[in-house]
Amino acid sequence: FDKSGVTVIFVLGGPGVGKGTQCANLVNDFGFCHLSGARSGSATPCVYLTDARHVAGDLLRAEQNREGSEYGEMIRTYIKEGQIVPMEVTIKLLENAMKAALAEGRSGEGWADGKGRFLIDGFPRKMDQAEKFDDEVCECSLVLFFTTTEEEMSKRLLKRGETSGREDDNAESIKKRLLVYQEKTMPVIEHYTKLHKVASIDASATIEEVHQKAKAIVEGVLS
Ligand code: UP5
Ligand code: MG
Repeated sequence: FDKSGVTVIFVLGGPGVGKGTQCANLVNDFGFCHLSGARSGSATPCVYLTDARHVAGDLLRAEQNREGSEYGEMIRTYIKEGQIVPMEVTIKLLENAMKAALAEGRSGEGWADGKGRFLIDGFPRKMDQAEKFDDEVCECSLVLFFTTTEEEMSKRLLKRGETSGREDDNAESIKKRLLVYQEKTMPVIEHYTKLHKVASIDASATIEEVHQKAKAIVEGVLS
């Protein structure tokens, strides 16, 4: 993997805190390359997203639904139970998606100077993933860490669950996701805090207020 000219920002925070919402805004702000939709029937596990935001959960959900995937059933079970899919699978999917984005995006609009900028949403959520990605793929420049109360996260997810169709947007799965977040993901935040890479943002405010804070921070890192 050629990491020269690649900037990686991890986006973390509890389930439903608003990671995906804010990533979509940041993608608009910073002119990331626009990639084409999911590639079906591919022999290798590789997914193109519709933008340069790489949502670890979306990559897993797409792989789960990919015809011929050897991991489909396993991923489905992990997600429903709110457990973290073994890192080998997730890192492979991320790395493939990044490679594909770089290969396609270099000549595409929005990729200034042939550089790749990746917002990686919902990853790494466990220490083993963080270490392996740092060692084998690329070190991150920044961790955007969104916070709010567990009550607020649950409320947002239950509301979204009315229409999302996500198998983990129900009270039982949410409880498990919150627990896994506390036990497995908080140590990742502590790890990057020691490396002075974490910018915390209180995501209790409105989407637009949170967006303005996140935008200012990312601007500082990319400039
Ligand atoms: N909303 C957002 N911001 C708001 C605000 N400021 N005020 C009011 N409402 C707000 O937002 C959730 C809802 O809240 C939306 O309806 C939104 O409009 C509203 P969203 O932006 O979707 O929140 P997000 O943090 O992205 O929530 P998500 O459910 O995606 O978080 P998770 O971290 O749980 O989900 P993810 O897709 O990352 O992972 C799912 C599962 O995949 C994991 O549980 C795990 O099983 C598996 N996984 C792995 O195993 N490994 C990985 O590396 C990644 C995932
Ligand atoms: Mg999300």
